[in-house]
Amino acid sequence: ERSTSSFRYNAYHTLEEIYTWMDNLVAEHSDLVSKIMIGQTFEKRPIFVLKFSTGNKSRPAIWIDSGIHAREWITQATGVWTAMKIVTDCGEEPVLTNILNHMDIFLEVVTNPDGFAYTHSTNRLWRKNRAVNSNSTCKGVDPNRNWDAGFGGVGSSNNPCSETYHGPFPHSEPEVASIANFIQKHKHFKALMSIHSYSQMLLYPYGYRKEPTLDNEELHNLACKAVEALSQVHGTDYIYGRAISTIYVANGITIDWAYEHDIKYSFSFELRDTGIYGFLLPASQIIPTAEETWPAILTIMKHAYKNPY
Ligand code: PAY
Ligand code: ZN
Repeated sequence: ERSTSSFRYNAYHTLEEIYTWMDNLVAEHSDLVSKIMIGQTFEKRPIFVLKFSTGNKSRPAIWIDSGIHAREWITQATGVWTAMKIVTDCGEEPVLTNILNHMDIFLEVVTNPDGFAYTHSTNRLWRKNRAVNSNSTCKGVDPNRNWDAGFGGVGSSNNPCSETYHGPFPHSEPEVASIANFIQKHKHFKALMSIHSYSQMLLYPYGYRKEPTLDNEELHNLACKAVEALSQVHGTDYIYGRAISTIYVANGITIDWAYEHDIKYSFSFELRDTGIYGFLLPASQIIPTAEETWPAILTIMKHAYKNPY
C-alpha cells in the first residue's frame, strides 16, 4: 500500500503492514510527523518511534507506547489509530492543537517487534520478546519486568520459562534500554502512557511497593478525570488506582521507572475487554476502543501541559 488512505483502521495488521503505514504517514505529513529509529531488537528488527512536533526546537514531551506485550493486539491497533487522530486533529481541534503548540508527542506503536512478529507467525498468545536466554531452552524476557525499578522482586520471575521472566539484569533487553536511553537523553518528558490490554484499568505507580507516591492524590484525581472522559464515549467502565492495589504487585514495570525518573504523570492503560475475548478482542472493537481511549489520553496530556513542573 502506498498511502494511509487505503489502510484499514478496523483490522489487525502485521508488523510489515504497520511499518509501511508508518512510512506513508511520515511521507504524507512530513511537516508534523517524523520517524526515529531508537534501537534494534534481538532478531535485528528496527525499533521506531513517531515524533509529532510543530516546532523546530526541543520542547517538553509526552511519551506513549503500545504493544510492549506482543499479544495485546488491540494496543498496537489503538496506537495506529491514535497517530492518525493526531495528524487529523492537529490544527483543527483546539485542545490537541494547543498541546502541540507547546509540547512534542512521541508514540512507539510496536514496542516489541520480535514478539509481535511471532504472534503473527507462530503463537498468537506470545507475551514476551524473543531473547535467547542462557542456560534455558525457553525464549523471551518480559519487557514489562525488565525496568530498573524494584527489579527482580516478588511480582516477577527469575525463571526464563515464566511469562514474567525479568531477564538477567535491568535494561538487559533492547526494547527497554532503547526507550530508557532515549528518555534520559531527551530530559524533558513530562508524561508517559504505556498501553496494555486487557482489564479496563488505568493504573499509576507504584507496582512494586505499597507506599503511595508523593503525588498520589494528584494522580488519583487525574486518573478519575481520564476514566470519566473515556466512559462518556461508549459507556465503557474502567477502574483506576495504584497498580499494586488495583491489579497486583509487579516490579520492573515501565511506569515505576518513569515515575522514579521524574516523569510525574506516568500511567498504564489496560484496554478492553474484561475477559470475554481477552487478548483476542474482535477487530470490530478496534475503532470503538481507540475512540474511547483518546479522550483519556488527551485529558492526561492536557493536565501535563497545564501543570508544568
Ligand atoms: O497478561 O495478564 C495479562 C494482562 C494484564 C497485564 C498486562 O497487560 O500485561 C497486566 C500488567 C502486567 O502484568 O504487565 C500490569 C502492570 C502493572 C502494568 O504495567 O500495566
Ligand atoms: Zn501487557
